[in-house]
Order: sequence, then C-alpha cells, then structure tokens
Amino acid sequence: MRILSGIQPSGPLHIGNYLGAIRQYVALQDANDAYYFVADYHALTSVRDASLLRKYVSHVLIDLLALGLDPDEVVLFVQSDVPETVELSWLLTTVTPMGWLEKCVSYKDKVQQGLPAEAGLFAYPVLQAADILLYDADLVPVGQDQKQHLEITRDVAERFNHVYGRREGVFRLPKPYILDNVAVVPGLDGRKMSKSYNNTIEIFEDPASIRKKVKKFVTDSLPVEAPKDPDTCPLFGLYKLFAKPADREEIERRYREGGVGYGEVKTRLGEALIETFAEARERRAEWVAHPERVAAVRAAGAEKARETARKVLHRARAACGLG
Ligand code: AQP
Repeated sequence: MRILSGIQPSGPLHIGNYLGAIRQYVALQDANDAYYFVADYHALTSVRDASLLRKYVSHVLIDLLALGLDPDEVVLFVQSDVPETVELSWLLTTVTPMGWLEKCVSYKDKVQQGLPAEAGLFAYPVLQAADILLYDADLVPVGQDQKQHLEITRDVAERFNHVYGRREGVFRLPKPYILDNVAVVPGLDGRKMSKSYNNTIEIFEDPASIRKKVKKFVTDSLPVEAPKDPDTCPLFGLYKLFAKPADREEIERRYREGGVGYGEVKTRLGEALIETFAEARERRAEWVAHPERVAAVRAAGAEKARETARKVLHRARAACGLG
C-alpha cells in the first residue's frame, strides 16, 4: 500500500505531531511503500524568514530520522524539492469550487488567530490535495484536524476525473488513517496541542525544560483527596498516552477514588516524556553531528519522489490537454 504524509516546518515538532502522526509513520514504514515529506511550501503561509525556514526544514528532517524513520525503507523528502507539486496544485485549483475552500475550518481558525487572510492560506487544501494525489497515495496518516482536508482531496480528485471525463480515473482516491485515541492530543491549556496556540511540549526540548513546562498544564482546583474524572481531565488524557500500563491503571484508580494530586501527575508525565524520547534524543545528536548524511538522505528522497511525481503529473497534464 502507498502511504503518504507531510509535516510543516513551521516550528519545532511537538508531542501532538508525534502521537497524531509520526508514530504512525514509523509503524507503517516496514510493511508499506511510504513517502513522508517536510511541507515547506505549506510553511510559507506562516514562516516569512528565509533562514528560519531553512533551519526548521533541516530540524524536521533530523527529527523524523531521530524518531525512527528509516531512509532505506521510506522516501523522505522536502516538498519544494519536487516543484511538480505546484504545477499539479494549479491544475487542481482550476476545478475546485470556492465554496469547498470557504467552508474549511482551519482557514477560518487561522484568520481568527490573526494570520492575514491571504490567497495561499485560503488555497492551502488544494496544495495539500496535490501533495497527496501526486504520489498515488492510498492511505494518509494524520491527526483529526486534517480530516476535512482529506475529504477535500478526495472531492477534488473526483471532480478532476469527472471534468476530464476519465472513467478509469486520473487520480487514486486516498483514505485518511486517524487513530481515535490520539486524534486530538491536548496541549498545556487543554485545547488541541498546536504551535499556533503556544501550548506545546516539544519532542526534543531539554529535560529540565520539559519538567518545567508540564507544571504549566492547566487543571481545575480540586484538592488531592477529592475524586476526579480521568475521562475528562486533559492532563490525564496526555499522561495515559505515555505512561506504562501499570502506572496508568494505578493513577486512573486513584483519580476515581481520590488521593491523587495534579502535581504528582505532572511530575510523572514529565518523567514519562523524558524516558520515551531518550533514545531518539541520542540518535538525534548523531544526525546533528553529520549534516552530510542528512543532505544525502534529502537528495536521494527528492530523486525518488520526483520520479513518481513526474509520472502522475504527466497523466494529469495529458488528461486536461497540456503538452
Ligand atoms: N494536537 C494534535 N493531535 C493530534 N495530531 C496532531 N497533529 C498536529 N497537532 C496534533 C498532526 O501532526 C501532523 C503534522 O501537523 P502539521 O505540522 O502539518 O500542522 P498542524 O496540524 O497545523 O500542526 P500545528 O502544531 O497545529 O501547527 P500550526 O499551529 O502551525 O497549525 C498532522 O498530521 C496533524 O494532524
């Protein structure tokens, strides 16, 4: 099966990215034909500093490798190393009704958060459709926030096939792969963990900073002895995703009976996070020390990705009468 997914280099990766997406990337890499990319064209909608963007791109590549992507198993590439993406995006734009983009919640959210209402941000889901369709993807591992964009991708693909009268279909229709328990990982304020909400815990933050940050997790003010509901507590919601099963059960029982304080859960969460990423932290230091290896992975990924992309773009151009 062809797997495809991308991550924006719009800041340091956080544990929402890890649980909602990257962990699935790693789990799917051996048994499938996987393509993963750093979505730098997308990041242009929010990062407007060239040297910062370059830094983030290189960090995301390194982080993905450190977290377990195996460059011999997957095609790991940078989106803008495959300029065919932008051409396909235009072909798709010409058949996308405005109304489909107008109803996208992520555009409305970002504008509400203060990002300028620019055409690139508005048309973001079309570029995303191009990313996915360009590689004949079957399955796209993502968090819940991307579900609507995946639906648009399918709709755009179907519309293109319909407009150009291709019954056999120019594009393969992809499906989202969203795991329920990590579909929306909560951030420090209980909302979805997100770079733009400033409520993240970064995967490779140093341990002292992780210990400090988890203390900021917002909770209610119930005293230690009061029974609490683990099912509605965002702090427990995050803790349970990293805790060992026995620890998770113990804390859950004490939530229900009373006798657990939020301070203790925060401390345990911090330690569980540090332990979970300890090995990846060491691998990361290795990759950081060898930028030439990262550059080689990037170059090899670009070559393989372009090879696939060119074939699909050729199909799309031929269908609509270009060339
Ligand atoms: N909180 C989350 N829970 C589950 N999955 C998440 N993802 C992001 N946050 C969570 C998933 O991570 C992948 C990569 O995300 P992205 O970097 O492409 O963009 P994003 O979803 O926009 O991430 P942010 O942090 O929320 O960035 P900003 O603030 O810039 O918009 C995706 O699969 C996403 O679902």
